[in-house]
Amino acid sequence: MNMPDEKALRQLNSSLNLEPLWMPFTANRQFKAAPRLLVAARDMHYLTQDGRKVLDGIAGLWAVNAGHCRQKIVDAIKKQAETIDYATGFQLHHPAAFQAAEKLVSITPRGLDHVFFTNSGSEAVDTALKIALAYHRVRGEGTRRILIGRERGYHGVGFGGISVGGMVGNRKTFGNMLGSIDHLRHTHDPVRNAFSRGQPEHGAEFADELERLVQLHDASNIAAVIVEPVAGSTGVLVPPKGYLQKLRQICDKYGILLIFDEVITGFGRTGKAFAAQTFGVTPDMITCAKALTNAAVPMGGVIVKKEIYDTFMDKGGPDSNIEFFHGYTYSGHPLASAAACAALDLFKEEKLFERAAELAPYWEDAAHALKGLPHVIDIRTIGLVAGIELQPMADKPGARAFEAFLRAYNKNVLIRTTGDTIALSPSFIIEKNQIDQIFDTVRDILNTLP
Ligand code: PXG
Ligand code: PLP
Repeated sequence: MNMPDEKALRQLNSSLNLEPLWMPFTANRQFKAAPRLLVAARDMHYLTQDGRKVLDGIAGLWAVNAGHCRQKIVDAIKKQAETIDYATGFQLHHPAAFQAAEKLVSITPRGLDHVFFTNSGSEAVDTALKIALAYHRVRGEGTRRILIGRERGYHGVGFGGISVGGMVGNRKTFGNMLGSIDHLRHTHDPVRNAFSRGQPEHGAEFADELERLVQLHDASNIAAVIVEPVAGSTGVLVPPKGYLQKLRQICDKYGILLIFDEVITGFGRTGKAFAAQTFGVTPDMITCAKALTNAAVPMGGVIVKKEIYDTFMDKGGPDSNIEFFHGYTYSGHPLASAAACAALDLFKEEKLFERAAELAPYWEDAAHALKGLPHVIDIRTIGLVAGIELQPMADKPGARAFEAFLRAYNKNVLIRTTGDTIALSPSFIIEKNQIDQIFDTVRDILNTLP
């Protein structure tokens, strides 16, 4: 680890002014009263400002799938920063963006072979929704404007993403910003499916709601359906067997585009490159971000079916026309592209997706061994993801899990909580003894938690 020495740490602790920064998704006042600062990282660990090595049980934030500060990626970013700092992608470009695109589409489901780069998952979602609207319009079906999301979906924080999303915290302040929106019900069914390993048995029929929405709105008005194959941020909700297949069938029947938001599930998290491959269902578009660069430089993307890209090209008018009027200053940024190339190479060289799949049964056993401990009302697992749902404290939703997070951090293990669910998602380089360390720590905490 590139460790700051003790003197540097002391200096940092005494001189850092926390006030000017407005922190994202954070209780700012609480944090600034008792800050938790990470000052270095390597492989499976962070170093904290008070000199502790903390085992990272969440791959940063579902993102550092190959582990922290991997030398190959660090070197690629350094080299690129010295070679070409920036080049616009508007009517010009630089080679690494094309190389990153080629490497990316070499691991996507068959037929999804073009990618539009963004800088985050939120931008990827907004871009995918815009592609859906533009695609129908260019085909002469411009009445298809309705976008359908799902309750308990998280699609980032852009106005498009919160509109199709179904996470109340993201919506209560801003409402439904886009007008033409509807939602499917979520798939969580603890009465029938509690403590499922992998895909739950019950609930394929929840997909039939899409039929109902088609009867309500008419297919000629519906552009796309967007879902996370596994809902991550809202508490690890694994799709019931047959559910995604049903969604696919109904979308096909009515000419509706199906978008999988794989910002979390992409890049090996469920044991294959994409959850689409794990579940054997091919969407029309995939949004991705996070582990695309192993999180070393911000980058996201929308991967689309050949037929979508070809439609824009074929119906784009004269060759001098811009076929899709959309783009970000930093789309395909040189540093992000270099990091993506290195990360995608590293995943392949170290067979990290296969490693995730191999570790998954051990991981699943370790997670489900927590059944029966105090407060635990459900455990859900898929690939290298586990959700451990706790009974909420009366009148204090989220408080019990947050207390577990604080205690784990003090015991040198980083976990993540969402509502009253502990969500775990380590890097794929994790060793079995480190899996044990995570779950032993969680077990100790559950045994003593109020
Ligand atoms: N879609 C999905 C499915 C995500 O999980 C986004 C879009 C947005 O990506 P950006 O890069 O704009 O953040 C995400 C992001 C959590 C947590 O605690 C998860 C995310 C973000 C913040 C917190 O689970 N995922
Ligand atoms: N706002 C202004 C005034 C701009 O000029 C631009 C881009 O040129 C943007 C916002 C969008 O920024 P970005 O392309 O980084 O998303």
